[in-house]
Amino acid sequence: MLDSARQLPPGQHAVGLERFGLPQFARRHVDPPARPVLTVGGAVRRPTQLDVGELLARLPRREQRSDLHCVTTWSALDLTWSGAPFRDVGQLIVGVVQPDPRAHWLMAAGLDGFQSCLSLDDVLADDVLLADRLHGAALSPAHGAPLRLVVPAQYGYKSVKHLAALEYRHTYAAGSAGLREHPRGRVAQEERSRFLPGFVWRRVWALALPVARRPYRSR
Ligand SMILES: Nc1nc2c(c(=O)[nH]1)N[C@H]1C(S)=C(S)[C@@H](COP(=O)(O)O)O[C@H]1N2
Ligand SMILES: [Mo]
Repeated sequence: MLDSARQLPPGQHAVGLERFGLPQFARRHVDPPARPVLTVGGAVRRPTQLDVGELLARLPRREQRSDLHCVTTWSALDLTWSGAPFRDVGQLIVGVVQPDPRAHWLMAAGLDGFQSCLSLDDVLADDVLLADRLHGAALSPAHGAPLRLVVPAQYGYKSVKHLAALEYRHTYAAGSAGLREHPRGRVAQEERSRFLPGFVWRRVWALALPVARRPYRSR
């Protein structure tokens, strides 16, 4: 079992895991499809659609304990995910779609329309998981059913829930969080946003967090 749980990074405080995201996604509840598929396209030779069940069955399964750090300063610690190491997923996908070797970015999209762009280096790191289980049970719709990216070293906005599509890109493009996000979003470097240093955002987010939580707590 891979264990990336560590001390709290700068500017974070520990909380229990709750459903969260950008305010405009709070009301977009996803009904997981009976037969989920993952669409892979963009700067590739052969765009394809993979059956998620078949994909996971072909790859090694790993259980991993890691933390989720939201840019708004909360962290949920010691989450036990299970799924396929994304590095293995990436290898399988590359063989099928044949991406342009100059495409160094991957746009990930969820069934709710949420998007986030990751550097290929970051998404192919050792501790990135394509998870379908959390704490020994199938992933719930609240936390990303049927499938989510778990990217522990990046802020939560890179850990796309309800993952349905991957698009290889030559350049970074802002995802759903727009100017509020950082192309890399590394937690250790406090890359909360591409504008203004992390310690400034830390204070802004700490003040804004109660408001940001509101749409997720009222149904
Ligand atoms: N599809 C989708 N994925 C998403 C989001 C979202 O709104 N939709 N929000 C992101 C943000 S900002 C965070 S902090 C985490 C929250 O994960 P949780 O709901 O499991 O706590 O999901 C990330 N992935
Ligand atoms: Mo977040």
